[in-house]
Amino acid sequence: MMRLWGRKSSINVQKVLWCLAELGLKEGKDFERIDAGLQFGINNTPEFLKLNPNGLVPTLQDGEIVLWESNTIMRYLVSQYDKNGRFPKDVAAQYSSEKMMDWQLATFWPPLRTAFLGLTRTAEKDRDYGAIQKGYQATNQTLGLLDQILSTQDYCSGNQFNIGDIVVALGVHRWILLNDTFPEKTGPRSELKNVERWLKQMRSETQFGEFADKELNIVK
Ligand SMILES: N[C@@H](CCC(=O)N[C@@H](CS)C(=O)NCC(=O)O)C(=O)O
Repeated sequence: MMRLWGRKSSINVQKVLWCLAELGLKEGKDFERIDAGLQFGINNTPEFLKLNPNGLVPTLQDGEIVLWESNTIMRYLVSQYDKNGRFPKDVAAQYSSEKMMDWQLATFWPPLRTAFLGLTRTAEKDRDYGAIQKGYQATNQTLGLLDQILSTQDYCSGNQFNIGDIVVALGVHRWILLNDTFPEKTGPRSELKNVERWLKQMRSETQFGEFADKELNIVK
């Protein structure tokens, strides 16, 4: 059985769990999940470091194959387990989704990560509130671009839902939760009507509602 190491509160583990859910793969039946990271530890043991020398989650083992990097794990899962065509495979759709995955890692997430780690994983006395607000406000700007993309297509990956939507939506969900939880620290959150429409659409057409409501606990 496939094994996935990672705590459910990690955004990168959530990407993989949402992807598995879309593929109809169930914890306990199709894969085993081992809580690891933060309070669960395990990720710095010599055994784990042999699998993933970064000491990070998620990490996936499927037979002989061991993978880390959440986006790569998702690409692998789709290539191996999408038997029912849940995700579009034509070249244009696939690379439109790939583009959003790279954008999430390289452009969208880094400034928001500063705000997120600062507010949820850093002791209050050590928080740099200037950097937190700067990161949050920079994300407002970046997400203006996402809103523009979503003004001409149903999903950020194209006109069909794809794994690019999963990675971007989880980041956007944190952007909303951070402002809901710490409004005076993040500063204002932009109103982005196309982004709101897209999130609503995913709640009705994908497993996002399941994950957004139950699993995305930012402070756990
Ligand atoms: N680029 C990596 C980042 C992995 C990462 O930073 N994982 C964090 C959780 S989101 C982690 O393992 N932190 C240490 C811990 O949880 O103890 C990916 O996308 O998988």
